Amino acid sequence: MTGPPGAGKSTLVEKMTALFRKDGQTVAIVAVDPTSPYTGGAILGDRIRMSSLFCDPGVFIRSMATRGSSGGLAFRTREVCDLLDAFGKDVIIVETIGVGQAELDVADTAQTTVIVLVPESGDGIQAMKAGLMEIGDLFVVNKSDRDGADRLMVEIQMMLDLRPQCEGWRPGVMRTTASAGEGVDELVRQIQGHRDYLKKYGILGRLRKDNVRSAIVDLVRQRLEEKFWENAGIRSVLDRLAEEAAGGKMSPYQAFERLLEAREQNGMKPSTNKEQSDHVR
Ligand SMILES: Nc1nc2c(ncn2[C@@H]2O[C@H](COP(=O)(O)OP(=O)(O)OP(=O)(O)O)[C@@H](O)[C@H]2O)c(=O)[nH]1
Ligand SMILES: [Mg+2]
Repeated sequence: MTGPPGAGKSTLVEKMTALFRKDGQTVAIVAVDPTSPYTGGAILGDRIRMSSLFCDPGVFIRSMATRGSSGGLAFRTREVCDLLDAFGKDVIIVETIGVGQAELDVADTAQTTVIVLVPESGDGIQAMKAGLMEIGDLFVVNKSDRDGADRLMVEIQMMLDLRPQCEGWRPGVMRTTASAGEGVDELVRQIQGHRDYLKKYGILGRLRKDNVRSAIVDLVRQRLEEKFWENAGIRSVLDRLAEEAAGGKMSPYQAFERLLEAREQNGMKPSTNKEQSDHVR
């Protein structure tokens, strides 16, 4: 579930969860808050909003924050979801604010991405700018008790017309009033429908593989970069080259080539007996 701040994501999640529970399914909710620091307040906010779920042992709520850095957020979210999956949760809902690359990456870890927008404040255009239109499997116009819901529905449909079509799937666009619980059953039905589609076309397995693949690529990037900067001397070479490039003696590309050479030649090979970095689990 992704969308701008205050769009009603948590309210929708709460109402959806109630429906899943009625159906006998266990639910885990992962609230990802990539921008604000890890404060009791932020967590408390979401917990209070989800207070009706609080006493149900069939519902697990966990908040995650990045503590200032966005790197690796998708990776950690994926790990948390894997764990929850291993614990046998039937439904895992990730809530994230849909602004910025880190959030798009988080959305990428999900099997079904629901974009929540609201009529006011030209959300449709904002969504397009943020790249949300490309990643949405389903679109919700929440707060449709307010003016402009119809117009936003039309805008979204028009944007979807411009989007490359997936075989067998056109994202549904639906309206909800989460605070009153209206339209939530239809949303749950459509999520189930998307899951059926993923199964029918054999996409679930591919998504899983893509996820694992990008986890491995993340690890490679992380490890290689750590190794590259391991020797303290390389930083002073960087400083020197940066100064020369800034003074117009070479381009950044040339400086980069010189940095690579310096690392390879001047005994700057990383030590080989170093234990696994603690960043890499
Ligand atoms: N009028 C109206 N208000 C709603 C609706 N859904 C949610 N709200 C209200 O909108 C406010 C924000 O709702 P949240 O569910 O916290 O929104 P959110 O997207 O989770 O917000 P963040 O997690 O802070 O980004 C709350 O005061 C809700 O009661 C709706 O359909 N209509
Ligand atoms: Mg929220």
